[in-house]
Amino acid sequence: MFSHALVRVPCENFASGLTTSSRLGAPDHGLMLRQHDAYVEALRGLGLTVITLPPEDAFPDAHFVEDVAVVTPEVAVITNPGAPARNGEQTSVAPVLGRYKPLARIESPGFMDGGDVLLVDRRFFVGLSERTNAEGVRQFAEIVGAHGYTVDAVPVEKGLHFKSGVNHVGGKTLLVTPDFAGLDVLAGYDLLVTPQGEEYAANTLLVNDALITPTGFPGVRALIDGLGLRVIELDMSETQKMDGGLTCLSLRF
Ligand code: CIR
Repeated sequence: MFSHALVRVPCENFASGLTTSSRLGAPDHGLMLRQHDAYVEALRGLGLTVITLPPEDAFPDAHFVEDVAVVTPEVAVITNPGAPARNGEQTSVAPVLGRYKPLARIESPGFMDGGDVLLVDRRFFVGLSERTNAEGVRQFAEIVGAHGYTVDAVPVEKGLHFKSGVNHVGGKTLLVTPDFAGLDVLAGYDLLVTPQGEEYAANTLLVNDALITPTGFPGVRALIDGLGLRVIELDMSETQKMDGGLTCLSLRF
């Protein structure tokens, strides 16, 4: 069960962050703040204590806090973000997490974004992507292996991060895009496959006994409604324009 979430308020120039989704139009800061507030309220409504960090103007993607750390009950692993423009975001997050957990770090030449890291029970899946390399995974496996976790590295051929395409929605069930549905490493799980055009909603967030899913994806909503969990929908339009999703906006622990 999670008791805490760490978030960061999006800065005024968040629209100058990295994105490949310019076809969706330019994001609006006021609307982004309102959607971010709704996200924080949803987490509070689920009983979490939310730690809110101030905006960081030098790093327009810094509200995607998930990428700078992987937090387990035993240790918080501070990543070495793979995009040069984002490397440095971890500096202000590490001391905050250090109040709650012992810290470990991924160091160059290892790179890793938390968006590539999915934990299911005691098993980590880590995407090998444009942001996360084999050395990053090796260092991560050494750190979490000492606490009894296993690690499977999985190539990410399409999309930004592993969790852009695969997320845990409780029990042995994963919500996946068609691109990931055939992976051998996911055999043994029940896969819910996102319908055509609803791939974005694969980034659905499991928080204790609830699922937070983006508004506007009825096919995914129908799939997850069958799981017996409470489902909360949030409008994620402005986050999506910057290639982010529900998991990216917080660290849960
Ligand atoms: C980036 O490209 O790094 C940001 N604009 C989006 C990061 C989204 N993070 C995530 O999926 N964990």
